[in-house]
Amino acid sequence: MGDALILQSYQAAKENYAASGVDTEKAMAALKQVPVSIQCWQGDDGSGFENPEGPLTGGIAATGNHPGKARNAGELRSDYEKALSLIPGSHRVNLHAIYAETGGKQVERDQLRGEHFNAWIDWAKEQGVGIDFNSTFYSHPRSADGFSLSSRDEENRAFWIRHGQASRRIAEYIGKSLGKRVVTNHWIPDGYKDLPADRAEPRAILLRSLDQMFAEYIDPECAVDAVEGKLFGLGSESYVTGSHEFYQGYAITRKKLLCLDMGHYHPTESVADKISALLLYLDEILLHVSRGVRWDSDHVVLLDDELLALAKELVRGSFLGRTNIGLDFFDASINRVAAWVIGVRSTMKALLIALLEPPAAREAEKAGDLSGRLALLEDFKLLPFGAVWNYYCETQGVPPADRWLSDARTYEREVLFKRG
Ligand code: RNT
Ligand code: ZN
Repeated sequence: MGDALILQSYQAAKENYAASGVDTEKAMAALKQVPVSIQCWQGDDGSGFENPEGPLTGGIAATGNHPGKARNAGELRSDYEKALSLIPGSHRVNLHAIYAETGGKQVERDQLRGEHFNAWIDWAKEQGVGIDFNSTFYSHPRSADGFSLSSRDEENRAFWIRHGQASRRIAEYIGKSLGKRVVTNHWIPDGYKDLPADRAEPRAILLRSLDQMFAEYIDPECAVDAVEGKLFGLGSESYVTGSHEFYQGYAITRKKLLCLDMGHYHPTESVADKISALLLYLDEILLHVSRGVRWDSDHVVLLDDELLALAKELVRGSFLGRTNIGLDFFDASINRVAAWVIGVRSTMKALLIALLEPPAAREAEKAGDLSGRLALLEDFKLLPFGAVWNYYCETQGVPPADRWLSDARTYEREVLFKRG
């Protein structure tokens, strides 16, 4: 689509929306304020730099063998740059502790320090992006039995507490260096494949471990912590220590952020529906926007009903300011840069559609006109948001809908496919 047609379509869309009481300029300005935290693990299938040849453990899996995955920090950052150039707005990168750069030396996870992320910090400054952080409790011999912070093995448990503490200090260091707050997410893989004989003890242990891990004061201007629950994983089908209820209680009583991953609930359970309830009790939440296909498969996020429902909740409830939006998927079967771009752009499209929603449906509901509400919500689906999206991309200096892919393909041909 040519620039003239994009502009012309936008002008028509603007009038169309204005007739429904929606200001498209305002919606685009609001969208610009929303950063998406882009997960580094989509770029290299979760391998990290600690032991890139080692297996991914902890019940998460990146399936597929599309050529060209990033093999080191330089390649990962270069791929990030390509992706960022195809995404409108300013965003954040989401790192895991195993993406530390230790100069070829083996540094144990409980010994990691902020300096090991200096290269990421310098690069983030250059790119104008924020950083978020994650402690890494999987892909390590000390959690090979399936347990980390809820381990009955005192030595392993103490090791993982020290890792959590180290991660929090790293996050504080990054936040201070960047002058931008870091959200640190803590997810542990702990659980049992088969029926436990004691569900209570590991949870009691986890509670103690977390309290120890969070005991140290970390400047909340620099870094805050989130905890992420889960229903089941590969190898933890019957029991997960850190369940949703466990962390909901923990986050509320300990004033942490609760991380809600869209793939971590029963398939008919809606994360969108949880937000307005949780935010009565929590100051902030973290989202892991993901797409499970039949299970927690972490497929690339698309503009589907679930994502739209989520975005609408955030906008309708004015919750955007209290919600940290992160992505969590890793597909190794397609161009990894394209996967990032598709996922972030879909998330932003959902937010834009929500920001462009006319007030009439809510007004109908308030007036008790439920037939009107249903009819209006159905009609809203035909509003010309695509014209606004393309125009937004153009104003942000990134290619619109039908143009970014060829750019990603060129990069794939010239860079990704040339990797060994
Ligand atoms: C695993 C969790 C967790 C991870 C990342 C890599 O089920 O969703 O968030 O995917 O930390
Ligand atoms: Zn997650």
